[in-house]
Amino acid sequence: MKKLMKWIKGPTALAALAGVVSAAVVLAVAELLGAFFTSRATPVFALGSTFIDFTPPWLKDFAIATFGTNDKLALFVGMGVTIAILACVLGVVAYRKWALGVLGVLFMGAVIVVSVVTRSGVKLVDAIPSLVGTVAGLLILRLLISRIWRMDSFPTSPAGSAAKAPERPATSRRAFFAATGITAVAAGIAATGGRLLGAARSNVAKARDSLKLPAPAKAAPAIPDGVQSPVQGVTPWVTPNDQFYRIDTALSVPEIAADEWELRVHGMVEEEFTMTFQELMDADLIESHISMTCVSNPVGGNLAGNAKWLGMPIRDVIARAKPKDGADMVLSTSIDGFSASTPLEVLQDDRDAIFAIGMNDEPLPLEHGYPVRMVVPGLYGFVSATKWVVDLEVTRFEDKTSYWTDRGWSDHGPIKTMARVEVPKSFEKVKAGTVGIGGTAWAQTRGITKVEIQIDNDDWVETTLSAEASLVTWRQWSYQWEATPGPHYIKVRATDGTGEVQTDQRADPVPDGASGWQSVMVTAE
Ligand SMILES: Nc1nc2c(c(=O)[nH]1)N[C@H]1C(S)=C(S)[C@@H](COP(=O)(O)O)O[C@H]1N2
Ligand SMILES: [Mo]
Repeated sequence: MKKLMKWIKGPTALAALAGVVSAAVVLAVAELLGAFFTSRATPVFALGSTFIDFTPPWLKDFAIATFGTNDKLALFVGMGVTIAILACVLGVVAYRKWALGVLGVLFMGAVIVVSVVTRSGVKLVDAIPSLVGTVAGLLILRLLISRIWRMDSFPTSPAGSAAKAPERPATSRRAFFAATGITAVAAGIAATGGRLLGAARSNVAKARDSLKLPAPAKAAPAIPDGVQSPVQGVTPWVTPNDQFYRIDTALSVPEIAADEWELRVHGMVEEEFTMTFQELMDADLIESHISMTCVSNPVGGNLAGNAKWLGMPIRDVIARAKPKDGADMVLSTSIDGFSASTPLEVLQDDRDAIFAIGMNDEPLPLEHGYPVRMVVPGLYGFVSATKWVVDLEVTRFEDKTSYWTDRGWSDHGPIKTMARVEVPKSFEKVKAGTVGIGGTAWAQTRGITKVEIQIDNDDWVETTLSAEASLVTWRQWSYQWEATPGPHYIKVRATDGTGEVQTDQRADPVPDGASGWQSVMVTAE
């Protein structure tokens, strides 16, 4: 304990603190200047994105499974802790051996610059904020460390340091803390200012809000009455945009001005071309309710949503390009480097695979791919639903791979039949007597023809299906259950339009989607 107190009061702890404050200066200065450069190019986002790309798949799966849609927050916290620890070490090193400390800081600066300029869609000049930030951090580190050297209370300061500042007066601990405090506050202001400035300089959100969507050439069929499960608390049949799950590798949402957006179509095609946003708006658009699902969705999970999408059929774009013989895959790439490999035939058949510009009667929200994303009925998002899409290459599975297939996930991703109990919730206590059970099931492109539940070890019983809107939308169900007091297990399974019963074979999400029957425990009392 005494030793710890002594250490905290000693130069090592002060040097570590100087390191942390200097690191904050690096990031804050870069953040402030970054407001004037590409929005995803500040060190924090670039480092985070690089970290995501180099994260081993098991860790990424773990992060999504553990933190779900909070995975990004978890990443930032983890990154913050890592940076703080490194900064402590660098501070101490700089105190003991300044030249070594400088080398360390320069190395870290280089790591930041490399991670910035290697992001896709980022220009070389985008390294400027990080470079200036690193220099500023180094200056601050020098300033703070030299104060520690000059503290008269540390007669044991390393030899040679006195020689560095012989004629300078000795400083006090109080002066050191004042300098550190002022720097920390200034860094905080700079970082906040940078974020605010960046947001104010971004016109993309404003342009999105004022974008008028064209009327579709083919409107979505009216939603039949009775698609919603009558059981209270079941998910809304149409998922509101702000409740739609979000999964992507983008730490900071890409901002693309619609009038600068272009889709490059190339590869194994007779005709290469680029398409502008205006061309897309002027095309024959269709509107369609389509349920999307993430391959990372665990059995019973909520990484699925249903929306009304407005967009141009992808088959029209493919037809214009005229694929050459032998092509069997379309690689779509987003502005931030994510890519998906989709079977060519899926984009050519009569399902409504679209380049979407509208979601539930609004322009796409920025997080869901503004200005243009892909939506492909029947396939998991990781092989089809590229947001912020800017490049379409017709190619072959043999020749090209994509973001997730490079990381061990399957290269074909049809959505597996899945039923979920939403009410009552697992471990919920319900009143004995009549209890409404309800939920949602999906098997996009095949449809749902039956949902059964099994209570405890009784026989499987058929539930009442809600109305079906189409084969590419999810379908809800309900059941009135006479609950006797005590604990009960409710299992659920669906049958798809081909007559196949959802498998009870348990599988993890990796590599091609989870399977198995969900089972929830409820207690009636
Ligand atoms: N650019 C980009 N598009 C992407 C992804 C991504 O990481 N980056 N993730 C995909 C995955 S895994 C899914 S499940 C869907 C999710 O779309 P949503 O966030 O709009 O629900 O987007 C797909 N499109
Ligand atoms: Mo996904």
